[in-house]
Amino acid sequence: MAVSDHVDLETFIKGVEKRNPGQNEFVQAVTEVAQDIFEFIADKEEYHEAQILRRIAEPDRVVSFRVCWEDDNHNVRVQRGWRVQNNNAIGPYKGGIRFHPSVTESVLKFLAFEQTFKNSLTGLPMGGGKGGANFNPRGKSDGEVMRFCQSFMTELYRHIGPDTDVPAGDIGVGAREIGYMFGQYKRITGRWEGVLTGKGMEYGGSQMRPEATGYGAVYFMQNMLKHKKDGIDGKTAVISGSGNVATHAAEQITKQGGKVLTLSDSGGFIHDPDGIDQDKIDWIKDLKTNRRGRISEYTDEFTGASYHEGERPWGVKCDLALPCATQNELNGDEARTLVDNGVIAVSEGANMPTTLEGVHIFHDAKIMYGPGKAANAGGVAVSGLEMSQNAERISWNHERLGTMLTELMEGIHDKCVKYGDQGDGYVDYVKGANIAGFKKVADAMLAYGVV
Ligand code: NDP
Ligand code: 2IT
Repeated sequence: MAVSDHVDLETFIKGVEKRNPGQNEFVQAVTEVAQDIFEFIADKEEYHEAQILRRIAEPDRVVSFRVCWEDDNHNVRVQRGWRVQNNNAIGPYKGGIRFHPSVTESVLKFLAFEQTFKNSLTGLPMGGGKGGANFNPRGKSDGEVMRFCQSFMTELYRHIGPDTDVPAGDIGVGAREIGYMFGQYKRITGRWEGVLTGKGMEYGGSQMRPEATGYGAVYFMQNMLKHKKDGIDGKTAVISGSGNVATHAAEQITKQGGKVLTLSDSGGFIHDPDGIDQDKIDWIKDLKTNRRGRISEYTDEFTGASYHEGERPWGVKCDLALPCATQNELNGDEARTLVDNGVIAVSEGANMPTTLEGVHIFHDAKIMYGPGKAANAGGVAVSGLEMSQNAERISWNHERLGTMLTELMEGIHDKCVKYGDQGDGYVDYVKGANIAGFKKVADAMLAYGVV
């Protein structure tokens, strides 16, 4: 009989900190999950004996590489790229690629760890991974972005494949970047295969993928409200970000009769008391994806709105809040302000946007709080459908994919309720998502033995 690993939570977290020095985001993500998992496995000896949590919190591998490219002035530039392959117990590694100056190994390790639970929650066969580079696409020409993407893929291609690891987009990586990277993969390998998702419609993309994350985060919110016999119609919403996730979340809130009051970027936020309707959202999408401008320009175009330089939108009174920009963008004080202002539900379009203190404040106030790994899983779920479509060489239409997405989000919500219902009418969605996500991966790992 093996000696079982019955360390307590505190000792476990201390070990994670020691093994990952200075990797604060990674330690934060593991801490948030470990609290719930320790409680769940307290009486389940087999998970302890096989050291399952310890194994999930140690990436299968972290590949780091140099990305060298030439800017428009013929200067040689050097960036660092990574692919973190966290766990492939239930399917090929799957997760986005992020290009942003704030990208570090810690950020990508936390994202790959979270992705493992998120992908498990979707019910589709996908493991967890994440990649990226400390490259800032802002202010770069199309040619510079293309040369960077090609150089990035020239190394990445050897680590990925449709049955091994399938990257997609994330912050700073949208349709343009996926096109450049897919083109380079095809050029190097001579193979057209579903190695990336989020592709253009002309070359194997899934019709619902652009909308999937933002729409999915609103469907998750809709499901939380429905569970309490409530809905989005007539409610006000505060949203951060103005990229892929934020604009599509705004669009779906509007479709369901809600009023979106704010959007933001890293420069500040805009507040439009009249509501950011579909026409205004279309203008913002064009600003961000084609003209590549700043959200501050909104006030030049639409009267009645104000711009708040260097600020985040959480002080604006609202019923619903959807953080859709980046990690740790909503801290304890801001969570308290939202609660004091009467927020009833929070659905996270971004990954880990709320700090640990903020999460505790939402819980103590017993508001509905959908964590990113559940609420924003619609994006990767439709990526999973794109993989199936590519493998079968078929294409599903928008309507069919829309139905599949709503069903997937309902399924994720129900799994969270199953494992997170506290019995007093309150659903702990964090706990529900952590346990449901963990269980499937853990049981697959048990089946494989010690590998
Ligand atoms: P985009 O690049 O399309 O948009 C990102 C938005 O967030 C921009 O408005 C950007 O502003 C803002 N932002 C980025 N970094 C910061 C920062 N440090 N501080 C303040 N604002 C910031 O990315 P996505 O919309 O795709 O991603 C947003 C979030 O959603 C991320 O957390 C991502 O991991 C998560 N996510 C994305 C999925 C997807 O399918 N795309 C799937 C699931 C989760 P600026 O333009 O000034 O940089
Ligand atoms: O965080 C995420 O889930 C994503 N960026 C999407 C990943 C994917 O593979 O579609």
